[in-house]
Amino acid sequence: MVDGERLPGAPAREERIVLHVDMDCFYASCERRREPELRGEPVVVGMGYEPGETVGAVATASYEAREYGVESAQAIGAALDNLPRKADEPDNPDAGYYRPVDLDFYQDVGSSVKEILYELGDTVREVSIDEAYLDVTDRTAWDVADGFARHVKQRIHREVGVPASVGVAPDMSTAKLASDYDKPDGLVVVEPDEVREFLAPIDVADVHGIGPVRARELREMGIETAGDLASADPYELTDRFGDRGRDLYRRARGEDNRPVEPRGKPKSLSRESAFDGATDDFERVREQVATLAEAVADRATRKDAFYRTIGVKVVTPPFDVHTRAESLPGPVDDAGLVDDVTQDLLGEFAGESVRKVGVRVSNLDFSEREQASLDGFESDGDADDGRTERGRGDSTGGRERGGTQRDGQISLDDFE
Ligand code: TTP
Ligand code: MG
Repeated sequence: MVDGERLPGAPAREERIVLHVDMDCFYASCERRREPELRGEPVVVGMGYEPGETVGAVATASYEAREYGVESAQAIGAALDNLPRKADEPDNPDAGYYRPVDLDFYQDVGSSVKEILYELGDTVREVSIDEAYLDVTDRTAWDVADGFARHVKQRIHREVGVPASVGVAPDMSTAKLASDYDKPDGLVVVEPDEVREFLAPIDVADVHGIGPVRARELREMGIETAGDLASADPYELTDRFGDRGRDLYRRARGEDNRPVEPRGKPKSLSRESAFDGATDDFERVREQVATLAEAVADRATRKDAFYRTIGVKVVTPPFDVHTRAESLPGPVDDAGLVDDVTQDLLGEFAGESVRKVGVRVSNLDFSEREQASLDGFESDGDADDGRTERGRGDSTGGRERGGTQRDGQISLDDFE
C-alpha cells in the first residue's frame, strides 16, 4: 500500500474505507446451517416450490448446484432437467437437494449477521437480506484492512454459521465489485491507488447501475469494460444517457462519492423473473406472476408497507419493456388483491411471447394505521369499481429504467 500524500486537513478520497458484505448463496447456506448434511452437496432453494412438485423458480443455488447449470430465477422444471432431485434418484451421484424458501428463517439468520455488522461498522447501509455496506474508516487502516475484513468474515462464520464474501475499497461501487470478485468465501481489498487497475477489465454489465439494456447500448458504442467506460468521452455519455451517463462514467473511474448512509424507506417493492429465452406458454407466465405477486405482498407485509399502486412488467422479445399499473383508492396490505390485479393486468399480454415478468407495489405508506380507506372498494364486492385509475405507463422503446440486475434474476431491486 502506498500512503497518499495529502495536505493536513484536506479531505482525500483515500480517507474513506468502505466494506461490502454479501453472503454466499445465502438461502442455501441457511438451509445448510440447520441441515449440516447438505454441506458440500448441490442445494437448490425454490420460491413457490413444493417438495415433490416441479412448480416455482430457483431463488438460489449452492455453488455445487451452479456447476450443473442451475441459476437464480430459473424455473424449477428447468433446474430439475440439469440437476435431478436426490429424493427421486437416491443413487445418482449427480443429484441435488431441493428445499422450499423459508423466509422467516433466512430473515432471522440475516438479522444475526446484521447485528454483528452494526458492531463492526461506523455506519451501516443494509441493502438486502444478505448484503450491506459498512463505513469502517475509523475502525481500520489500509495496511491492516485485510485483517479487519478477515475478522468480519470470521465473526459471521463463528457466531452465525454462514459464509460471507467481503470487499474493501475507498467507495461503495468498487467495494461491491470487490466482494463479488472472488466468491464464494472471497476477501478482496482494493486500495485507493489500485482502483483504476482493478476496475479496468470488469465487464460494463457488472458495473452497478448498468442493466442488460444499457450494457448493450454501451457495447454498441464500443464500450465493453469499465476501463473503456472510464476513458470514454463523458460528453458523449451524457448526450446518450443524460445525468446517469455521467454517474456511470464516474463509477467506472472509482469516483463514487456516495456516503454509507442508513437506508431510508423504499419507494416501491418488486420482484422479477426471466424465463430461459422467451416462452409462449401463457399458463407458465401466469403462474410465475402469481409466485412473484405472493412474494412481493409478503415482503410488503414484513416491511409494514401499505401500497396504493399495483403493477406488472412484461418484457417481450427482443427487449421491449411494458409496464401496467393500477391505483387503488387507498393504501392496502392485501395479498389476494395483488394477485387479482396483477393477473388482470397481465391479461392484455395473453398470446404474446414473454421473456421476463415482474410485479411491483408502489405508492408505499409506512404510517401505522388501519386500512380505513377501503370502503367502496370491498363493500360492493367488485374490486374493479373501486379502482380509480389505470396507469398506461407503457415504455416499449426497448429501454429498461433503472435496471441494475443481470438478466435472468428475480430482482431484489425495485424495477423502476
Ligand atoms: P444474492 O446475494 O444475489 O445471491 P446469493 O447470496 O444466493 O449468491 P451469491 O453467493 O452469488 O451472493 O441474493 C441473496 C438471496 O436473495 C439469495 O440467496 C436468494 C435471494 N434471491 C432471490 O430470491 N432471487 C434472485 O434472483 C436472487 C439473485 C436472489
Ligand atoms: Mg449473496
